[in-house]
Amino acid sequence: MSKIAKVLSSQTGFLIRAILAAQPFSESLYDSDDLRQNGQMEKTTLTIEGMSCEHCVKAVSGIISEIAGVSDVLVDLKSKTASFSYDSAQTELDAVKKAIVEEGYGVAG
Ligand SMILES: [Cu+2]
Repeated sequence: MSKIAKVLSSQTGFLIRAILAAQPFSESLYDSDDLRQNGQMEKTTLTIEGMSCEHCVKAVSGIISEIAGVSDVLVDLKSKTASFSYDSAQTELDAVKKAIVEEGYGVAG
């Protein structure tokens, strides 16, 4: 993870805490374990390079699905895309991209 990404993610975490702290009856949400459970779900679509058959689709779908906090994984061979939702409190998009690259596929963008 780049230095800028680290700074950004720590700022985002601070922002979430600040927002939660500003709301009434949010004392339990302020706890970090609860933050994890109440993390914001982000939906995204990545362009995957190097998928040539259904085995590739299964491989890419499998590695994305294994990552904690990721759900609704949909990999499409024709459009060369992987769509999924992830809990930003449990994983970062960079971690998903890294897992795909380590499996031998490329991620565009
Ligand atoms: Cu293949």
